[in-house]
Amino acid sequence: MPNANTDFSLYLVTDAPSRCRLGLLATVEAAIDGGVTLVQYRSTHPLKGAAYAEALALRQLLSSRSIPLIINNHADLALALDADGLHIGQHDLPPPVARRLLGKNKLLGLSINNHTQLAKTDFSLLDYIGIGPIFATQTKPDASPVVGLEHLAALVRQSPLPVVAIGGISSENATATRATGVAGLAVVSAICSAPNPAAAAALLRNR
Ligand code: TZP
Repeated sequence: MPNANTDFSLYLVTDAPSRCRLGLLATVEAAIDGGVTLVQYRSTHPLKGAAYAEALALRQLLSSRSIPLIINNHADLALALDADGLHIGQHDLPPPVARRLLGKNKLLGLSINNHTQLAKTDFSLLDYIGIGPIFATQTKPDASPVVGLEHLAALVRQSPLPVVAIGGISSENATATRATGVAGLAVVSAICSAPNPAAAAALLRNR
């Protein structure tokens, strides 16, 4: 599994370009300047061709900056772009199927919300776990129930894989979230909606 070398510490998940004040590519570039270590492309396009074109531009930018690209949900996009990995949710392709499609040299992450989901996870198929939403968030209206820091810390203790926390993470709660033992913080709005994404990323990185 390729996770040994992966730096999960500040994981940017992209928002719709219209919700990024600077547009998608300029936001991601500034976020990398500020210290983002990994980027997940989360498509908001109903049309696959448009999502492919957007993700391809992102792929080129990230390759030039040596930052790994993870694709949310769409294994076909991940393969088409030779992305560094795929992130799946509980209702996406089952992990064994996603792993079979990706092969063993790509990163595979799975979203988890609670102990029941963690208990039935086959960690041997995965490289990391995403746990969330930790706090209330407006970015994902259909998000699962809020996990909270205490529950997050318990889940981190039980996970044999690196955990990335997501959902409502900001510079105000970043220190407390990192103190649970997570390998990284994943954010959408704290960077994408910030007037200065580089400064926002630097603040999150240093907390
Ligand atoms: N998965 C769980 S919460 C969430 C995702 C993709 C959205 C996180 O967005 P924000 O703006 O960082 O709260």
